[in-house]
Amino acid sequence: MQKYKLYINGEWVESGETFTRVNPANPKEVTGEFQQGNEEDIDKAVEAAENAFERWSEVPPPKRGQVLLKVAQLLREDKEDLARLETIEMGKVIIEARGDVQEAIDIAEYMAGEGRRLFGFTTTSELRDKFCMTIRRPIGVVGLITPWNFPIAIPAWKIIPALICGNTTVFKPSSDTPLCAIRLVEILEKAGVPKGVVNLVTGPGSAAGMHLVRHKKVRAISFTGHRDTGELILKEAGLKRVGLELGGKNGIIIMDDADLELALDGVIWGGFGTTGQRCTAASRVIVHEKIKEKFEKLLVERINKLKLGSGLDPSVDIGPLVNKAAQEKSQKYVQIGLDEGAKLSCGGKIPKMEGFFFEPTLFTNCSIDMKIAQDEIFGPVVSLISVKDFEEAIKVMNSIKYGLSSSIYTNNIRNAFKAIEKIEAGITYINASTIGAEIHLPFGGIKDSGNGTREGGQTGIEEFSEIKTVYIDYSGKLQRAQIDVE
Ligand code: UN1
Repeated sequence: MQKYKLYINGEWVESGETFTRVNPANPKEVTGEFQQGNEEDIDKAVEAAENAFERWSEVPPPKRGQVLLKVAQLLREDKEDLARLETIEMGKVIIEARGDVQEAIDIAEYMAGEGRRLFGFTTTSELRDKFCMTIRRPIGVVGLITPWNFPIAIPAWKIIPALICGNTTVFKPSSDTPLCAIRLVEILEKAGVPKGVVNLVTGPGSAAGMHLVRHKKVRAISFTGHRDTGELILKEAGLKRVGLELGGKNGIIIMDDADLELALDGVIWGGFGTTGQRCTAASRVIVHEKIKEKFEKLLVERINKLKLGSGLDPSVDIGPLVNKAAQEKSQKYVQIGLDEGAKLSCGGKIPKMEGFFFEPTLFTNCSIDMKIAQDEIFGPVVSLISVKDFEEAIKVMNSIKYGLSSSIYTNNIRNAFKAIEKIEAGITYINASTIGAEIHLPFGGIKDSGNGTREGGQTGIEEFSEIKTVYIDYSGKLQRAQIDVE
């Protein structure tokens, strides 16, 4: 079995203790032995990042962009291998794994060009012979803590904008996908990212991750993951800047005037894509009562056709869940749903297969106060709630603590625009599913789905840069704002 290392100050080094990871589609297959990074490793990584900061931040941004363009090129060359690795390491079907790598390529290309922008603005002054502008400055050492469900794309969303802005980084990936993280860092290294600029510490969130969060020399943390972890991070981070992308319980509204085939495609893709393991997954379907019966019947037919299996088999629709705990969680929620009196329309069981599979599951006759309609399950379990009209649909949509993604299928333009206005979420799709955000638009949620930051595109630049306000007085005398204004 291959043993993998940490990457600190441009060296691949061991920590001591190790852990192993298995292929979720075939748990007998161990994918590797990885370092269980600890607090000391985090200290070393932060120190390396701190030492590398001055030089990296002085590299002209277009030159940093050239390195990122090389990253994009290397990712493109390795796209198929990385996608296969992702499928083996966390289970998603190969077509989606390719999409994940593509998302990283897209962000690298976008941010490479950003090296020639990183815009501030200029404006007027209330005083004569005075010039005012803003510029962007790097933050310093940033800590990046990433989940397993997009094991290449989400680290790329964070590392790449952080680098173009001139920061140096300590990257702590999920222990379910250490190998994808290592491959990504190898690509960064090969592309010419200087030593100390990106440091990788694999290992448990409770020790390594929290130490990074608390570290006095780390100026910002960007985290994607569970809501409760996000809350804990916010409490522990002190005065650092913290960017949080947390959970969701995203809904799709289907009105009685919707194109039903299109809506079915959207529910299948949003609810069961990535085996329901996206923070943007469509885990609630809010359907107009007039079409409820018909829609439910069509949906069950479609769900029953979905094929489970190894994501490497291109004919498979649904791969395994990431690990045994995730499988048990879906199982637990099925029991909760049954106890709450929802109707199990299909699925609900662990199939007799090797691997952490779970049948695609639909609960109907749900009400909004049920736990299955409120909690983020992060598995292939969808709850269907019927409503009498548009107003009730919006009310149900908003009656959750989360506010990440949302969708409405309707051909009524007034309802479409009203939904854009009324739905409490960071993202709203019209006649499209809840998943599939593009990298040049802001990504993030409101309410318990985050703390107000957005990733992607220009908002990614905002997340990883400080704004400095600059006043240049060329009058040659003391001029006092607000006082010398007559
Ligand atoms: C996530 O689930 O954590 O919009 C991110 C999407 C993807 C990203 C999802 N581009 O579904």
